Amino acid sequence: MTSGADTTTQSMIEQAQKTLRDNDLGGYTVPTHGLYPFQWNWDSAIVALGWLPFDETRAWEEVTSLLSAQWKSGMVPHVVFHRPSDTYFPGPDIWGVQNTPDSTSITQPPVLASVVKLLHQHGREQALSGEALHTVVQQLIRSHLWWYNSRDPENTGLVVSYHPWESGMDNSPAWDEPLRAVPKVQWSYTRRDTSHIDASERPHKEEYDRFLYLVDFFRKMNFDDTLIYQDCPYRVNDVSMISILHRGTRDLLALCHDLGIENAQTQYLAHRMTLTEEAIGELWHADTRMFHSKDTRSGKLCMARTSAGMLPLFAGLVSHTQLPLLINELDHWLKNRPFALSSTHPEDPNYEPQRYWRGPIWLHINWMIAEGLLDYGCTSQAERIKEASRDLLYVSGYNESFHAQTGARSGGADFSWTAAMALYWLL
Ligand code: 2M8
Repeated sequence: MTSGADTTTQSMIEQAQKTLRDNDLGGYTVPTHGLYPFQWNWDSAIVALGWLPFDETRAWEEVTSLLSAQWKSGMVPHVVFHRPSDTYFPGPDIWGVQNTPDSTSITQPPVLASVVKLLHQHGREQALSGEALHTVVQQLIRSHLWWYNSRDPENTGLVVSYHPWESGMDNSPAWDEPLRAVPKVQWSYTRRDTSHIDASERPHKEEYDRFLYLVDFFRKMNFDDTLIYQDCPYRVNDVSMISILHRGTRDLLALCHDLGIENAQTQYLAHRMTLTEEAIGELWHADTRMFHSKDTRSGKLCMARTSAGMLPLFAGLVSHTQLPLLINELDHWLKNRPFALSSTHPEDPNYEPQRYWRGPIWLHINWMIAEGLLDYGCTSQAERIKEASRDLLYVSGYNESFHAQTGARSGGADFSWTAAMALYWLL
């Protein structure tokens, strides 16, 4: 006889699987229909983990379809426009990239390498192996080499991001200051996001004006990495990007080791990791006792307190002196809050519990923080974040994100990465 709890969990699993199947457009999974009708980079990486427990072949397809859009330079783009849709803005005509498949000209946090390591480690059928697996690993090596060479050409140890969309945390208050230096685009346009989602949950027009200025700028620079590095008005050491890249490189090198791939490229990646380990302290602030991104144009830290500041845990980049201070901050953040972890600290002046990356809770961020906490032996905090994440599923289902105070839906419904986190991590 099955208990009530088992029945509920079973039906949650079925619902999560259905969400992925419904969002499957054949080899790639859209985040949700309408609002996001294309393949997004870090969404697909997370979604591959969701496919893993019930369709391993399909999990690998998510990876290979994303990598099919890799640029010659090695960059894996942030959105791949496999087929047309008019429900999203800006589409391929605005980006002006002419590749097959079509894509945007920027990237997103490189969590893919960590995911590939997990698929390889936990896959029961070894659905991708031999030559095909080697091809994926070579593509990842090229991607990570591109990251260090083109986003940190001066060997500072800290790569840069050129657009809030690259961070994946589009309207985080961390970007308010660096974004102010970006002019507003001069042409008029019609947003599509606010026809799907209430405007109170989305970025403001002033942010979109600047997002689009940057898109134009990349096009005018002919997508040239060197020119963009020199002249981009927005150039930020994004602490989440840096942490995810660092963890990804570590996982990639471990996978290479398992597969017997050791050469000048892997040695070079290991060297780049040491530069990051030496430089990460620049992003620590003694008063907030957490990590922050840095605006490389002004040289100032972005002082908003956001969940990105916890991601060095995922990368193993927190020193033993910083660890107790950071954990103390986290404990305070979690204390007396029914849900966790808000994307902006509730005591930060820019906190808005319903507005996208200024407050709502995102489960894939929770997963990365919890993984990092476990690595550091902070099991009770990891468990607390996991339980709070599970509660959100039961309170309001497979949403894009969750209102930081009520746990209600924030953003789109029937969302792929949330269903994936349920299947891989929570249920
Ligand atoms: C959101 O970003 C897109 C632009 O890339 C948008 O709002 O139009 C972010 O939450 C991003 O992290 C995510 O990858 C994307 C699709 O879920 O949506």
